[in-house]
Amino acid sequence: MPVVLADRALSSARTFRAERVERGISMPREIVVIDSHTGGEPTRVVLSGGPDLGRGPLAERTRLFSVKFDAYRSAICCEPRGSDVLVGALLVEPFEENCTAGVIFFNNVGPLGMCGHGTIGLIATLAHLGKIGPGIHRIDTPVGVVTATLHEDHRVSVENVASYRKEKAVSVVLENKKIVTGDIAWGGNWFFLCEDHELKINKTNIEELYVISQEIRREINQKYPEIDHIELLGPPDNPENHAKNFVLCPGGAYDRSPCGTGTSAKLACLFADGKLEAGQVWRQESIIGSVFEGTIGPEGKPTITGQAFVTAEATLILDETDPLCWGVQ
Ligand code: PYC
Repeated sequence: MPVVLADRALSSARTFRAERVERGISMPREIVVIDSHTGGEPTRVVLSGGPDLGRGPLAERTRLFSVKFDAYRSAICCEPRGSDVLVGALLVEPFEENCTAGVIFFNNVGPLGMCGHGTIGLIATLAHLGKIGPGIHRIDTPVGVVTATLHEDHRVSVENVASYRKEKAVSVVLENKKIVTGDIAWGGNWFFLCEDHELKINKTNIEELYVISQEIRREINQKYPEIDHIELLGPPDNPENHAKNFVLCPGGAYDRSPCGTGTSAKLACLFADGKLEAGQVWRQESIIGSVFEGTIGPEGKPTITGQAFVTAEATLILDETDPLCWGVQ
């Protein structure tokens, strides 16, 4: 910035502060964030300015975040600063031993258990800041410790929490009486995975994919309210990959990445069916064509590999005189 402009900006910032003090208006809160994307899916890591959630286990801190500080979630993730597709990642001190960091993930409607693309984004962010280098980093999350390996070539492999299929071939009757079947599986979040939806997993079909996945969620939630992600699967575009997915996230957005926890849930189902051996590579393509590589260990822990790119370093300004200071609900 030319010196003269920098001077002007500084002096107007001073005037702004002085005026607020004079009028008894509190200074805006500042939340320092770094944005990244993993296979097209954005993550906003909150470095400072978030609420103090104490030192307890991460599941307990997540509960506190939801009950007492939900306004921070909407200020960070909802419009006008965020969007339906953005995942927030509040960086906190870990509770579990020998962890590099703790993280609480959330989106425009609430907290998430784990987030695969978000963990890759977090590791890329910490590397961008020079806080970590290549190697193994244990990350504490509300659903357990995950292990992220930052590779020399900037890819990140996340060994997720143990994933499993809870129920196979569950039928869902849709409004038009059509029946779809799918598996219920845990991959750090709860998923209903469905292949017989008869739609092409294609960007030109987004509206139809939205409609059917939302209808499936409405129906399945009557018996299984914990399922908040719907994963529709189909053949890949690229023959090097094994499948393509469309993942409806809590709220209304679809995952632009192949969804780390969704890929974990898929690996758990394949493993349970004997269709994937421990260590065998599964290449999961997303609706926009980005790819995660996945394997599953003999004890059911999936490892997801992908890469994130930092897109912004920013300070969010929360000005209480702004009627939309805490986000559009
Ligand atoms: O990558 O696990 C994931 C994820 C969950 C929601 C959005 N992305």
